[in-house]
Amino acid sequence: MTWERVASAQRAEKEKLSMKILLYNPDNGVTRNFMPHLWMFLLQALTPPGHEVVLIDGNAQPMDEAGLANFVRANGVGLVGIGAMTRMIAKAYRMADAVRAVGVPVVMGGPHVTEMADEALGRSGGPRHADAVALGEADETWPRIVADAAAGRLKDIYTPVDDFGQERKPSLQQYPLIPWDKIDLKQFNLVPKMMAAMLSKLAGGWGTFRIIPVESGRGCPYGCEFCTVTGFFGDSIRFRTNKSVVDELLMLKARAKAEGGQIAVFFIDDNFAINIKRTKSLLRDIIAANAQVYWVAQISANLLRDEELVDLIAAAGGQWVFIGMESIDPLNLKDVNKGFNKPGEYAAVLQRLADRNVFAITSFIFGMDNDTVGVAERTLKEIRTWPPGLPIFGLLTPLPATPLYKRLAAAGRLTRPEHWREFIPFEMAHTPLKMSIAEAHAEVKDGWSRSYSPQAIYDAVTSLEYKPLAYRINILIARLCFRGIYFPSMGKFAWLRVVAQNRRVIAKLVKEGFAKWRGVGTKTGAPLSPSTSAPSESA
Ligand code: B12
Ligand code: SF4
Repeated sequence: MTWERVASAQRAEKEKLSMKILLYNPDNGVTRNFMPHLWMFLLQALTPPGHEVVLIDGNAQPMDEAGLANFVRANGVGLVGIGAMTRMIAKAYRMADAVRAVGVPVVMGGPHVTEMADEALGRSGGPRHADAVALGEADETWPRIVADAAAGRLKDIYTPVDDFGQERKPSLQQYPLIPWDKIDLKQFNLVPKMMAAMLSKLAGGWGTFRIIPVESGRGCPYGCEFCTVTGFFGDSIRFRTNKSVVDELLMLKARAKAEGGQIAVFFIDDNFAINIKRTKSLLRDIIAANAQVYWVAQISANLLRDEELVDLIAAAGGQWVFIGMESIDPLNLKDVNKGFNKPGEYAAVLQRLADRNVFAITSFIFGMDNDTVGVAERTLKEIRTWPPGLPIFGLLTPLPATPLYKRLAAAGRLTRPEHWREFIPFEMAHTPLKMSIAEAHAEVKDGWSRSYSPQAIYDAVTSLEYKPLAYRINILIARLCFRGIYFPSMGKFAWLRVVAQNRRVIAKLVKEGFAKWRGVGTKTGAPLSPSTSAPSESA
């Protein structure tokens, strides 16, 4: 065969096998997610060459069943990959059904179908929603799935196993390069369109503001009873190299600068400091490379005892730390296997962060077995003694395959054993022991109402008069956004109402900012982050 004939045969083979692949994540129907989902970008980066991959995040680009089916047909999509948490699975199944109805195969992955593969494949009595299911971490199985789909031989189940059939957790040492510098991120700009032009002229440029998910490691060995992470990612902890994380941050930082905008990173690791020595070394490398961007990470309270760690967090650009406090009652914590949380040290941990201008997002769960009526007030009373942060309140939720689910099922306490079939936000699926379901709902409502009322927001912000203005603006904006988790504020008018309700505190900060800008203010305002490279006045 001549060289041209070989090339043409290869081209024909490639054309036959190349596909347009759509990766889709359904919206949660309640809030507009502030950040895209990492799995989509990761699988896109891991797709073998020769295929085109398009991404649709339903949170940023809402679509119904007909809309998705039309998109798939009109764009000649040959394979659709859908990922979803339990909370979005009912919508995910409806969308999958619509895609399959137009004859295009669907592969599903993520934490829910990993535990409930039979449900997705129609093997548990219900209808089939997926042609194939990817169990667990799909980094290594995805290329195989794509090849099989292109060749028309999709299997039902893809399991990450080694040559001996043993479950295999991908190493993160050879992490793929996610081309953040080229990816179209238009749908994830959090700056409202009408304000983008004006804000792009502000110091440092605020025409775009995006929160980007970055992982530096996977796994958490703690095994809290309600959590799927230890079961899903295993208790084997794996990390990327410091260099690959630092390079990713540098790429994101350069993109934001080139666009006259801002980027913040959400380190989605379940417990960013699970290996303190390694976290410190990563943070030192970030500082040395001048790769600081604003970032948020999840870290359990026990790991924040280390002063040097907290110093490094602040110096490396850390702005917010999400802490799963869950309860102020040690008995509750023991019940859910989270006895390593010590409520007695919460105040000191939060003060340690606040001293370095790092905020805490403190997450609480109501409806635990030792909770009684009044738990919200008792928790709020405690919270009021801490430096103001961002408290959030949820209900104990039995997610499939967790030890909690199994315990409640065995005790006959599940009231909605398949609660994900009809997702209802802030609604329990089992009966708590010492109060009724309705009482637990009322406690959560109480927690949110009293923490996010205009007066509570005013009090939180003004109690920080001694802090730099940027710090207070940051707290205000974050509070207004977090409020939307419980009190949906989707759309322009809802936002205008929120702004109107909180006009007193907004006016106060604007006045102070204006005075400062004219050079007559009294507050000097230390930089928000000790890093000289991260912009000092954030919103
Ligand atoms: C970041 C995050 C969020 C973000 C939102 C998601 C986002 N924009 O990224 C925020 C902070 C908003 C959030 C909120 C919530 N979250 Co969350 N979150 C996470 C977290 C920490 C990281 C997700 C991530 O990116 N992981 C890294 C990627 C690479 O892993 P992955 O998504 O699992 O993807 C891999 C595989 O699953 C698979 N895969 C995934 N999808 C697909 C699709 C296809 C087609 C294929 C082939 C493969 C595949 O391949 C990927 C690579 O291996 C996870 C825990 C964790 N470590 O995963 C919890 C987690 C997903 N969250 C969870 C929960 C419960 C929630 C909340 C419901 C909590 C609450 N009570 O309010 C809310 C609901 C949010 C909503 N939108 O409705 C649970 C979900 C469990 C479940 N069964 O659904 C998790 C697992 C944590 C836990 N404690 O158990 N969350
Ligand atoms: S510490 Fe957090 S990630 Fe780890 S098992 Fe507990 S809840 Fe899950």
